[in-house]
Amino acid sequence: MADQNTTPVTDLTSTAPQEDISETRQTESSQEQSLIIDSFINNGSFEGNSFEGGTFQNWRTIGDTSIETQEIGINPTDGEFQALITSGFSDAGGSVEESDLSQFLDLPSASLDTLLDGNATEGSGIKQTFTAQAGDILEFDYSLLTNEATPSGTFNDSAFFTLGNFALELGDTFDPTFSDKSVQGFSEATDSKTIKVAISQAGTYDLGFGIVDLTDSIVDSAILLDDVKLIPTGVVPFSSQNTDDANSPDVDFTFGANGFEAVNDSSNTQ
Ligand SMILES: [Ca+2]
Ligand SMILES: [Ca+2]
Ligand SMILES: [Ca+2]
Repeated sequence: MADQNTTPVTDLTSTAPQEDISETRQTESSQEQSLIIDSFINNGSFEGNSFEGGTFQNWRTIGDTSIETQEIGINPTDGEFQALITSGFSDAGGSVEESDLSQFLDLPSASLDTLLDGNATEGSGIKQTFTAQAGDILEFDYSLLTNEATPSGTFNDSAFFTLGNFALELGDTFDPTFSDKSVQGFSEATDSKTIKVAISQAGTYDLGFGIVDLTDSIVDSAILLDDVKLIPTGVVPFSSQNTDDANSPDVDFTFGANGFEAVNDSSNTQ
């Protein structure tokens, strides 16, 4: 555990292959690479959740991460800034091996391979610790970006998020909304999506987001993230066995002691 607060991230990618990424992302990420914040807990609310400070304040980062504006080609869903997390390489350091990313996100070894049904090779991530009350709803917006073919069964780069020691896939190259959206550095992007997670038990949690290459590490993908927030509801805790409509107002998942549970059959996850 101790190493997670002190891990330098810039020297882990010396063996990463050369990759074709935009000059813009190289420049942007260099500003953010050193922003590894040792310790913070937001009591009941996120700080800097929408990245409007133009930095990763209150987040810890590993790999290739940067703060972007609408100039990347997709508008932030809230305010002027959004976070980009990529599986790419940059001058200031780049994606880290899957084992390092998993350690950063407190995931068991090789769990990403199982979750994503392939060989996750390298990637990047961010995380933040927060305190939730039972019934609070975690909500965030995201888009996926990729240079892979869509879909690609072999090179099926995947994005995910984590709560505690649990991870849930957000999407991969099979997302049907991928299209050419003229995004800097990436050939295709998905529509913007919103995920809502009802937190069943009060507690302090680590929230993480990540992107990984699958199979190889050459052709990159990313997740664009914004407006991460915790919405207090003051309602009775959700039961993981009872996720009927009355107890689950418009949420995609509940999160409890056993991890994530989809609230309805129309969930877009696997
Ligand atoms: Ca924002
Ligand atoms: Ca890839
Ligand atoms: Ca890569």
